[in-house]
Amino acid sequence: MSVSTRSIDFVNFNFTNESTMDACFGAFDKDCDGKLNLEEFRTLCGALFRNGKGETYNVDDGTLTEIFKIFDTNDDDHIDRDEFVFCWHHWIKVIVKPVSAILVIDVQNDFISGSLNISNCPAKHNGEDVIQPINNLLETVDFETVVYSYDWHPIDHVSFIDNIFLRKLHESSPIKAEDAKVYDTVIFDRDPPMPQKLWPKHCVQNTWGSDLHKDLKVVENATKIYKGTNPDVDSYSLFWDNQKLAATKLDPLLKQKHITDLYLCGVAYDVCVAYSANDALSAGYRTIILEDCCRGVDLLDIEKIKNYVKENHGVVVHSSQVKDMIDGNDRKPELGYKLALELKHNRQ
Ligand code: VGL
Ligand code: ZN
Repeated sequence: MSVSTRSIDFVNFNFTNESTMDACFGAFDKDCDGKLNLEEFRTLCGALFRNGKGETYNVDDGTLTEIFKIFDTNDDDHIDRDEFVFCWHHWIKVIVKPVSAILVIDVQNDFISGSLNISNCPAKHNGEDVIQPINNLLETVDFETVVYSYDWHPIDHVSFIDNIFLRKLHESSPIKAEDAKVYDTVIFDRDPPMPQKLWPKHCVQNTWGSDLHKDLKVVENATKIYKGTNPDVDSYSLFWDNQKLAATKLDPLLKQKHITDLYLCGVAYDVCVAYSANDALSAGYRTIILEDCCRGVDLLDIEKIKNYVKENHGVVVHSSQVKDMIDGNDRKPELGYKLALELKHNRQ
């Protein structure tokens, strides 16, 4: 077989169907020296990082070399057999067969048509817009885990403007209690002093406002996360309260289920979705924001979180891309790079 014919085979290597480790290694070890050099690894990445139509994603040279070096642990400019075994089990397998969870964040009445109706906020978004695309995903895509979160506040919660006189403000607070208006940020007298944005009373436990929207599909066997239950601390992220005093059960649950990929959607894009995305990336998850399934408060803040996610090797996609991603047919290089960085980090 001529080299040129074989190289066509490499390019068409189908990880999803023919992927045994030996076949893969053999296919990409073009010069048959029992190890992969950078060029051979480049060809492998060309076959690995493809969209749902089978078109190859471009990976820039710097990123490619960086990933190669992460797997070339003995630094001899080759990925030898042992190094490839690690690469196969911890990287290629995850890219080809990710284990995915969706976080459906705070799709509650108060944010959609109640006391914190986001359509009254600067972005003038309609929270109801998220319901149909989220339902459609839940009906058509097979997530390993589905999580619904609830903003779930006691009536004396620190974030409610109505409760501003219940707790002392710190002397550094730019706004005094008497002058505080909704959406202002004050600083409470804590150690360390605690900034807090003031919201209308919302999502009070066991009220209509804290119920999920009636049209949202709730799948069986889903996990529910209740946050913001401590009256003295707000909690935007599904992982941690805003002071990072207490973690929720989310991270251990995801670890127990071997989740690799997290899809985020819901409201508010620039508040609870944003804080959760930030924590998801820090916790090492391949993080995907579902653009058309999120609605938020402020357009500039929405832009900021999208940029933050992209800068930290997450992706922002339309929900129509999810099925191919979950099935391992759309394999995005950003998420492969994120995983390689995590593997490097965890080895150090
Ligand atoms: C949220 C404001 C206050 C949210 C929660 O779910 O994004 N926003 N509490
Ligand atoms: Zn809240």
